Amino acid sequence: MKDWIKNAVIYQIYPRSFCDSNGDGIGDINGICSKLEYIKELGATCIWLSPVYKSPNDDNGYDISDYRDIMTEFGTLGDFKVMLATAHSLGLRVIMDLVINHTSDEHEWFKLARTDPKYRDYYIIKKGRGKKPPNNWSSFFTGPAWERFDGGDDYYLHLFSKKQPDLNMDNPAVREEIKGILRFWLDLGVDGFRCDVINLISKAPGLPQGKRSIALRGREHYVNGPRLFEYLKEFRAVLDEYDTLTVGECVLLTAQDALNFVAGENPPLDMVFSFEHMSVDNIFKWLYVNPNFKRSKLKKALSDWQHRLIEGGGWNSLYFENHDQPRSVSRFGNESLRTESAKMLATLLFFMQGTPFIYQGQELGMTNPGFDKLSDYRDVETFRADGLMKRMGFTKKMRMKRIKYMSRDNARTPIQWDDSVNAGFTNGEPWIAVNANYKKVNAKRAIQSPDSVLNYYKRLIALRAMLPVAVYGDYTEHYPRSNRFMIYERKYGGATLLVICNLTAKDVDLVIPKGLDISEGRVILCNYPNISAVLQPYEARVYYLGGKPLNE
Ligand code: ISL
Ligand code: CA
Repeated sequence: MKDWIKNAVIYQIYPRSFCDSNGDGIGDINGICSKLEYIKELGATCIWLSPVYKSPNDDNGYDISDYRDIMTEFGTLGDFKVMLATAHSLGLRVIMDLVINHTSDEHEWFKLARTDPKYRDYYIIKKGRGKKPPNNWSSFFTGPAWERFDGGDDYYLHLFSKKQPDLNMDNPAVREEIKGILRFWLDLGVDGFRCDVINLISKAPGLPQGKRSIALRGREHYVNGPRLFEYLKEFRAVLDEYDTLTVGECVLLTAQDALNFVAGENPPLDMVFSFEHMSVDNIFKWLYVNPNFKRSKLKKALSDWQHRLIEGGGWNSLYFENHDQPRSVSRFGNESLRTESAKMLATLLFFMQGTPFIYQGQELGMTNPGFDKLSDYRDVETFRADGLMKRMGFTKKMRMKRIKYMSRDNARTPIQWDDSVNAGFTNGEPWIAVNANYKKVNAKRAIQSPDSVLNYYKRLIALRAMLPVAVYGDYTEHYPRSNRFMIYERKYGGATLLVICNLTAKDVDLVIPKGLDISEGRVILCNYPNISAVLQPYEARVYYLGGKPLNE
């Protein structure tokens, strides 16, 4: 694994919601370009752009109609090249989203599939069983994963929305197309890819019936499918002609299975995004949500991945937020103790072993917007889920409770740049409403206030860069069953870090693990001005024990 990847801090941009440069209410590439200095100042070393390719936006760019061009609302390929050059001149690498499990139904290939057998074989198109689809698989966005093809008796597979037909990766011509796309962007200077639902690209031959299941029926036939690694290796060979970073979004993956992706000689990916810590408070997102979930469940998910990947010679990705997940303060922290809990969560995450990811606005401690009306939401998944819950007999109140808590739009409200109209995101009408708290929570104010979440992130990133133990150290968790605090230790080259976090809104007695002497140590980071024998609400404290003295 390359050292620059281990030392990277990656900032995720969801372009639609980041910064609008021309007043049409939609974030764009020139907007991103105008904020690269801000990202550099934060200390990030790389940005990941959610899809910017041509798209009819059924799923905000995750439905691509042309892989070699930029979405009209976002700008032009020329704008992209300027942005890339500007980022590189600031020392920021840029990785793109690679969405190859499916295209848009408006992609040229899918249009041609109606008349040209060559392109028909680019997709997974099959005869139905009488009036029924070819099998019983269900879509991630609820309902059957099949839609009638061109109004006839055939069906096409779509694991996501019906405007996202799955590609037939078993067709070598499709794989050649993908390699061409990789080369196109790598030759432009892009530094790698975040690979969307990459462990779903190989489907079992014959597309067998799925086992009975309340959700994602059929998943045993396409999660980590039979030819997945063969295909990943093929793509890796192209990527390895360049100096790249790849992180694969792998759904329903266990830490043990993750080793097949990221450990050993020439693993197919550098890192994977895991989901275990994203499901501690819900069952299949909509069936059941529990904001008061046991904190030890979250700790266990995180520590399992730490232990297994470290022992197995892999490398973790570290994240609490992305464009699909609610804001972490609202979920794992506390909106009433917003800054304290945002800083605590940042500490908890950043000192683990792995490459940290920051999702835009996380560094400001942005919260869920709390939209009460379904009409305030924009996400295709949210509407599909509302329909499903309705069919299941959930009352309006129950549905809104779940949507308010889990909707992906929680992370998709515009970035709050300042306290002017629309938080400085746009001069026009934003495509989705701005969070009402923008007068208080915004980047301008955060930059000026020494105690802001933003300035804490800067300190955290700077510290990580100074401390090899924070990057390379091994990992031991203490008191894993506690629901009140999380304590873990990192060790490397004679240095030890001790990270202590209060996970609650109450004071908690400080417990020092046996055998550790903190009297010799030094607190190198804390989210409160004063420390005592009691951990204050959401207090986070990092001790540096032993090793060379720090030269700051
Ligand atoms: O939102 C989810 C996690 O709670 C999943 O249902 C999500 O759809 C899944 O993780 C796959 O996500 C990725 O692919 C989708 C796209 O809608 C997501 O935005 C993307 O991150 C289809 O391309
Ligand atoms: Ca715009």
